[in-house]
Amino acid sequence: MTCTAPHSAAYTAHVDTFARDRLPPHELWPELRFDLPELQFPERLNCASELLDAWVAKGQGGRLCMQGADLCWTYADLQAQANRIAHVLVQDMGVVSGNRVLLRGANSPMMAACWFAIMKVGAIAVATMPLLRAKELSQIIQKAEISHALCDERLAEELSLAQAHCPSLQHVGLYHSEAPDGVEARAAAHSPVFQNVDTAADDTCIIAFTSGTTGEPKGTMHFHRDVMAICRCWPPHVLRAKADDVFIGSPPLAFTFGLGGLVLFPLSIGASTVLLEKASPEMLLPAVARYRASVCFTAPTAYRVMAQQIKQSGAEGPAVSSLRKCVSAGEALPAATRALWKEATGIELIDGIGATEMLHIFISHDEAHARPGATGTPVPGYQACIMGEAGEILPAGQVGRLAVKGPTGCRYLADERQRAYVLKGWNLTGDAYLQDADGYFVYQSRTDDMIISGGYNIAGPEVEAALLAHPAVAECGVIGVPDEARGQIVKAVVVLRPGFVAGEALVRELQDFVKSTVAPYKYPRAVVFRDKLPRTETGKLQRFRLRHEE
Ligand code: 3UK
Repeated sequence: MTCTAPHSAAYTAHVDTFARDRLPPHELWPELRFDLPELQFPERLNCASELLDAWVAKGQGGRLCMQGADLCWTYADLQAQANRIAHVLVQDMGVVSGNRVLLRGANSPMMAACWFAIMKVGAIAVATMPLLRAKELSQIIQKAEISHALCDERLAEELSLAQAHCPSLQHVGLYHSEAPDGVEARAAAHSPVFQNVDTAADDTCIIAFTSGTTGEPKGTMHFHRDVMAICRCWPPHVLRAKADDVFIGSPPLAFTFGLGGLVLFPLSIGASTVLLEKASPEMLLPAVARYRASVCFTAPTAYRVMAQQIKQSGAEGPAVSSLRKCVSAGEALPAATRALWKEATGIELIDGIGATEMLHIFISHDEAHARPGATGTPVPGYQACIMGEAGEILPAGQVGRLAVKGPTGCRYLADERQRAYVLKGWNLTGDAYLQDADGYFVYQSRTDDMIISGGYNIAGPEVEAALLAHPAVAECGVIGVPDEARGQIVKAVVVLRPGFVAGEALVRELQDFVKSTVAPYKYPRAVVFRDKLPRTETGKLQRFRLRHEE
């Protein structure tokens, strides 16, 4: 079934129609497909009613729901807190449905309660990465015309700097605060009962800004229906977690990988989740042990670091025996990292590619169908193909542009770049992929990161994967740098494991090692050593920064 006339005079609960008025014109939308029986949605839908209130209504309010620094909430506790905050938003802060509410904090149960409160009042959550500075916050506040904010008191300073440049932002509530006008104190004065706004399934409920590396940030608009759709595709068909699982992980809730994996997916099955303010690889392992977590979401580099830690600390280290399922996304998962994790824990990683524009994962595999070096096959509910330059579908084995469609898709907030993301109804993620003879999708590189050297197309991540198999290499990034003779040459920036010495001998050894595992023309003609690599808050290598160092 395809979706027609998505913004005809249909029902909306939004009093403030900002979002609806700024959806891309319908002809620029990707085709939306609702091919599974469980993807048929009613006209009116509020995702907070489905994910949170429904459990309490079914008599499951006493189930464990969320744990964080020194606190432990049942579903009923989370519901009561979200309801009280919903009253704060409406009665104390003057929020009306359709308003954009900035949400700023490190992951915590309180942040999740604020997120649900925003859903309940029919407003639109715009979550931001904790490390964003005033300049970046201002861009987002201006673009989304944000009127209200809920902000962790410890991150208030940068927000007030931004506020000076943002006349639209009139009301800021600070949480994790002991102030008499802080969110907690105000919430305590309100009822724990709240009647959710009866939103339309296609009312926008979040605007997620892309963690893109260049240009002005792009806001992607997602509906209540989209939030429910992602809960019905990848989690039941691929992850298959259970109600007694304990979810944990590192991605910020401002990154839709984290929102889905650490809030939406556990709550959609009545499971519980651990929201950690600090979840670097060094802190994630002890947290897994402490909470006896069973389902973990983090980035490939974090699995690499944790595998090393488990190996080094042996039986003395944190016990990770509770872990059952481990999910990797955000960046390509090198085969060497998959192997290290399996060796350290016995667990086969579940890789999945997702994108902010698609909301969550659309190509993945379960443990039984893991294929080292490949991302997997389309998640039930989604379709994928490889497109050539003119939008033609390429046969197996050929490298081209990854194109996907399903129940979710790209809708940028008032942005010309919508035209570049959607072609013939397909979403173009900006990744170069090939599909192998068995239908598996194999990642090559970002389309604009492909290295062209001496007439050859070389994908940096393939060379990185080769280098990562060498015992001296902790992390690495491979880029193309300008070269008179060859156009570009392949350059590797390498972080060494402790105990290895940088120098000419090691450079030659690494070059020979690469030549022995991939086609020799791909070997890095330049190799340099660094202490660390530039990464985004979402764990992605910032190749443009490596290139900039040139
Ligand atoms: C890259 C991957 C290879 C790829 C995301 C899961 O990463 C997420 O969203 P972003 O908008 O970035 C999207 C881009 O990141 N990528 C992500 N996962 C993989 N490349 N293998 C992977 N497994 O270039 C993609 O186009 O930040 C991931 C769920 C939700 C998300 N938003």
